[in-house]
Amino acid sequence: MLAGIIGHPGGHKPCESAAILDPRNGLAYLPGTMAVRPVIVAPDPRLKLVSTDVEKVDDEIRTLVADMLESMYEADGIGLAAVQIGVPKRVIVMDLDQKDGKNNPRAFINPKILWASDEMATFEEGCLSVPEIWDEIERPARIRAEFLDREGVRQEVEADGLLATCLQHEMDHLQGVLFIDHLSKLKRSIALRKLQKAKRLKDAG
Ligand code: K1U
Ligand code: ZN
Repeated sequence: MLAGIIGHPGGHKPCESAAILDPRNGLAYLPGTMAVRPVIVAPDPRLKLVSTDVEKVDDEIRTLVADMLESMYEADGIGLAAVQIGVPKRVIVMDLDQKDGKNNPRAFINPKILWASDEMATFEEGCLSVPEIWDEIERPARIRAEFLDREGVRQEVEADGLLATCLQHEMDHLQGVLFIDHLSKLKRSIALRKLQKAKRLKDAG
């Protein structure tokens, strides 16, 4: 377990000599400060919370981002919203390029969709908070969004494909919405029953 981001692959901040470079994401961490936090699994009322804006992008938020990335990699995910680890703040992390030992960790703070296409696209979605359930979800094929990066600088992104899908999926989490909420009533109740059964089995040990 590691924590406290002090540098990142963009190279804007130099890594200090005491830092360890995490080979999975190219981030430099101060040993002993970063944490893998458990991902909350549905049904759980904490996943229904509406996340609030980050007021200032400071070291506390950068540590949250570092913990979220570590938790996402540990769980083999490609995205994670802060509310999934019990922090209802508008923070998302993502890495869609996890292959061949290379990584591209991204953070989206206070993300907001500025534009969405009328054209729709269907992708098979999964969720670390809805384990073992995958289903096709239709969403706008392309979006443009604004967000703050880890330095608190406003950025814009134009997204299509998996990035557009993942951003919309994670931004749903910030509103307390799960991808299964987009399914038909029947499919959703089947998914919820599966989740409840899995939870009962887990609680029974
Ligand atoms: O829980 C989450 O919100 C993250 C979620 C993101 C996502 C995936 C697919 C479509 C939309 C959004 C995941 O990371 S689910 C896990 C996953 O994608 C995966 C796990 C193992 C192997 C390959 C993919
Ligand atoms: Zn999810």
